[in-house]
Amino acid sequence: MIRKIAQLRNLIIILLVAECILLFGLYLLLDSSLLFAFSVYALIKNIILFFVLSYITYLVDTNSMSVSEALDVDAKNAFIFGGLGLIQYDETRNVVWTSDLFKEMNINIVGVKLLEWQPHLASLFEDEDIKIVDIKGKKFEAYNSQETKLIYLKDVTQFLSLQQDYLDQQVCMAYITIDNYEETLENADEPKMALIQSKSRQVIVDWAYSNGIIIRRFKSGGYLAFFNERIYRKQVENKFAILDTFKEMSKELDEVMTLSIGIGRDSRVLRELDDMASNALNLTYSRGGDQVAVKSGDDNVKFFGGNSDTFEKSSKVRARVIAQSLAGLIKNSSHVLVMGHKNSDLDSFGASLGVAKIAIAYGKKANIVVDFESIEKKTKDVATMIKNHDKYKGMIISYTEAMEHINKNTLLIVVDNHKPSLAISNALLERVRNKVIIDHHRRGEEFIEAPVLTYLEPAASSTVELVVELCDYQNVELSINELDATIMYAGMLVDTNNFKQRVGVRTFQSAAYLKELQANMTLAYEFLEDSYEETLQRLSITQTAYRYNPYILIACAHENEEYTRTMLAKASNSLLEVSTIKATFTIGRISKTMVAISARSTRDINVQIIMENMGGGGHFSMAAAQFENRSIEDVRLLLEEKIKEYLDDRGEV
Ligand SMILES: [Mn+2]
Repeated sequence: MIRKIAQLRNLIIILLVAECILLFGLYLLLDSSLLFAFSVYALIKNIILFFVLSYITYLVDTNSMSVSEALDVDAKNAFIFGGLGLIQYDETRNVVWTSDLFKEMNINIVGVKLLEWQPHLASLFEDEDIKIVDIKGKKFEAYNSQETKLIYLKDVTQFLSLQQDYLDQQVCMAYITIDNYEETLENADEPKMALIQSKSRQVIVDWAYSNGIIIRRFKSGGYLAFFNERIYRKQVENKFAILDTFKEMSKELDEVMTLSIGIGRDSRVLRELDDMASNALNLTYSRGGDQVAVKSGDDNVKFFGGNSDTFEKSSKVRARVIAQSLAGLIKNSSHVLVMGHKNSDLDSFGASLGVAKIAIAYGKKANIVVDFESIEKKTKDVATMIKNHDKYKGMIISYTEAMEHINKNTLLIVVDNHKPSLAISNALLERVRNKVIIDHHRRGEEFIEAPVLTYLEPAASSTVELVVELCDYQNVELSINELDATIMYAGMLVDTNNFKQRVGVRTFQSAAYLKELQANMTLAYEFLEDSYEETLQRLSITQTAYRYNPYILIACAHENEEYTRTMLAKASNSLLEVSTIKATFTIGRISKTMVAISARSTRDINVQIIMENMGGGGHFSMAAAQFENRSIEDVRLLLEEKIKEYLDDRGEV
């Protein structure tokens, strides 16, 4: 472009000069004064035109120079000012040239092997992506043009630190409540009450002030808190030590109070933060309190703490309210389906029986969905007996039969589980509109969609315990017979490991209620008796047990044999009877492709957390996990790692 304009300019100048020469030549030849005047005029005019032309091309020239033309020697300064650096390297990745930015930073690497100088630059040779690299404490965005063997670097130190500042200042919100607060106050005399109130408030407020958290009490034993990401990270680093501080304070007062904290973060919409925080708080409740649940944007929920077992809620108000709601739902339904979990155990089946009897008491047809393919062996025997029993004609059906009877007024009551993945039939969950959940497992993230009523009480020993209370609060006569009561009682025995674990006052009240209904203790224990073969099998597993540490035992069943989940649980249960042992883990193969762990513990160790970290779940003291296509040895190593993590987290070795 510029060259063309210059050519044109030169052409015009030649023409102008030619014009002058021509006119002057003619004057010399003809000696006319008129021609002389013309010549002088042409000369002056052409000199003016020459300057105008020169000026125009000069203007065009200066405005359209390429960067390299314009900068010339200033290039050095411009690159340094913009924080841009260039590195040229050869085939062997030796640096052959660097731009002046490096001299400015006192880096002289010409002749040095690139990766010897900065080994982490290797990532630049993996693909064409822009990466962030660290050079002499500064952060650079780097792009490697492998074709031209040039690395482009842009100083983004300031930008990144601003970005970090910005992220640090994001607002987080938390709801904090004191578990068991009302109950504790109720039972205290006036001076103690004042002490509990002031002490508990002091611990929370002190923690908030020393961490720069804004806190306001919004109800008795309930606080609302605001803080930023930086403060949140600090709390994560110290694993929310406030949970332990508070528990210690409570212990000093001889009371059982803990904190539940629900946090919402990673959203710029305050309304969303509020929702996330209150959802998170509900999650901590259903997992038994004494923990922090954090909901962040679309991420999974994170949990911290949870180191004490659920204590019993003394109020039975909830049971009564649920009992009435359940009665209302049953009355409004056309018929009732009851469904337990896959691999049904006696708690699942016993609870199903109890619920079915409530439905029948309201004059509704009730069916229990049983999958005889997926049922624990002893439960199978009991369920088979019920199926063939005259009194229970037609009560037990398969899920395919159940599917045939669904209409829009069908009520499906799910007992002893709340995760679709554990339900006997997913199709049934999807097809039935009205669903009720009655369960005693701590709430996991996976949850049956849109139930009309949820009764989740992780403080309960078993689902049977919950169902018995619901029976107790019905205003109609129930026809629970001796056999029902016995099976339900057996369900309680299974889930409490013969009343050794997870038992509260209400557990015995429910047991007493069943006894009043003529539950046959001897028969219940007979339901649970092991055969000679099973006993041998259990012993063969338990004898492999070794000490992970002075109070944890791990047993591994034989790689080539398949066991039932119940057998693994039994092994763990019986190992827990060993003195000084606080937690036991039994690993065994449950099918050709599946290995499972059954974990049991006393009040000191939360095996739920350990199993959750391995993709499983359960309760504080009873939990399990399963692994597809892994060897027992693989799973054992992973387990040891996760136990170590858990103990490290608690500051134990
Ligand atoms: Mn159960």
